[in-house]
Amino acid sequence: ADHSDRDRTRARIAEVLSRARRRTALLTDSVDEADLVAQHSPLMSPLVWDLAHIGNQEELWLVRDVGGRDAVRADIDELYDAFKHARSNRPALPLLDPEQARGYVGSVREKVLDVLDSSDLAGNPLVDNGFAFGMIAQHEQQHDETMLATHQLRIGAPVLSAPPAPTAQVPVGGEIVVPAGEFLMGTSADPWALDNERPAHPVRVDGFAIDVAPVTNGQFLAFIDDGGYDRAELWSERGWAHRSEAGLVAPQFWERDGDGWTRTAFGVRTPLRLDQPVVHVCWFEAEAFARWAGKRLPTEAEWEKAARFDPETGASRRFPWGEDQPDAHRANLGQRHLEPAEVGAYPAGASATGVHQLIGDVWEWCSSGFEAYPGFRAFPYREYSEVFFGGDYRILRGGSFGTDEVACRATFRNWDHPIRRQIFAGFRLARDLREDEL
Ligand code: AVJ
Ligand code: FE
Repeated sequence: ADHSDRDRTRARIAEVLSRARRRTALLTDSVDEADLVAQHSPLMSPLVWDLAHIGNQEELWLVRDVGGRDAVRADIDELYDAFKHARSNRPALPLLDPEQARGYVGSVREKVLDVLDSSDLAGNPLVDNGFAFGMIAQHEQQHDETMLATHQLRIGAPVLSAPPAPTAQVPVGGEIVVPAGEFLMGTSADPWALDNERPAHPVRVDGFAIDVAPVTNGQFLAFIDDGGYDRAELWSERGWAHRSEAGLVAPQFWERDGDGWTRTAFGVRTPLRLDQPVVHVCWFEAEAFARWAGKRLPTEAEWEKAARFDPETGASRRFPWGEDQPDAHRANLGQRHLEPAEVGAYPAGASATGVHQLIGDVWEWCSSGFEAYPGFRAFPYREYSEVFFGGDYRILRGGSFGTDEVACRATFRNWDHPIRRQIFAGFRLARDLREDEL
């Protein structure tokens, strides 16, 4: 049994590593050399930095640490240390050129596959159940999503394409009431869960109502048409200051077209699709919309309870639908489509409480900041999570159409500054229960 478990884990590792690498190759081979080294936005690294950084993290953890092998390139660690150079300064660094970067990540991967072959995937917390390999696959996929956001910011002829996302299968709308009570938040069991998702701990959540679907373009348009961007009373003080300074008038990548609106995605400009979740809004825009709608953003605990709590058993699920990995019928993940799917497109992905599309489509802003769970221990390095706790960040949950399933589950935590909107983020609404609903 031990042997076959190990073989299954090895096969899964090989699969997730190669899927990540195919995606990295697609994102970096689809543009020319000038595009690879260019800075498409001061918010982003040049694509060629992400590429070599992916290889460098893989070398640090899997070749040197897990494998105990000699360095492939000990001389470049500093260049690809995200804490040493701000994204806006990375184009000026003496980076590996595209050919060197491709060669580098290829040599690292060759060694890693050899390390994988000879590792028994047990004996210390770093390798137990293949953790470090899973962590590195998640790291590559997270950078792939970041590179996808760079592609969205890039000006020029389209280079990426994908079939359109599914349309509604069932009508969805309204809200679900989740009664007060305790649930198990976070995980201690998931072998590849990252440090910030751990440990599992009981949380009591007051009763709340949460929307069945994320807020759509059509709903967001109604906020704009009602003067939402011009009414200070709908915005927090910080939100209004930001809206004014940044000149926000609509989600990023929306453009007026006569009486209507278009949206440009990956170089293709199309009429706005009203039933798709809104994407590319910052936390402050979500907050103002919620106030306009007479609701609020969910807390992180509310979001996770809506996604995981099974009222029948009292247990917390790994995904809204259960324990199985996502597939194309349950969620819009993995860059299979280059847009969110219409609300109602994934009835098979609903949670036990009846909430749809919590996984995939758009990251969902929550009201909460990024904090450690009780009992948190930084692992294997403080710079993944711990140094960000308590900073000026807001939680994002559920993953987007650009998130791979290996880096997505109902416990997975993402975070960003409340002004950021180049990420694939939208939101859904929640509210407190009224007296008569308690
Ligand atoms: C968890 C998405 C905020 O991209 O900054 C990548 C993930 N950490 N390399 C980020 C990450 C180190 C991180 N986020
Ligand atoms: Fe990184």
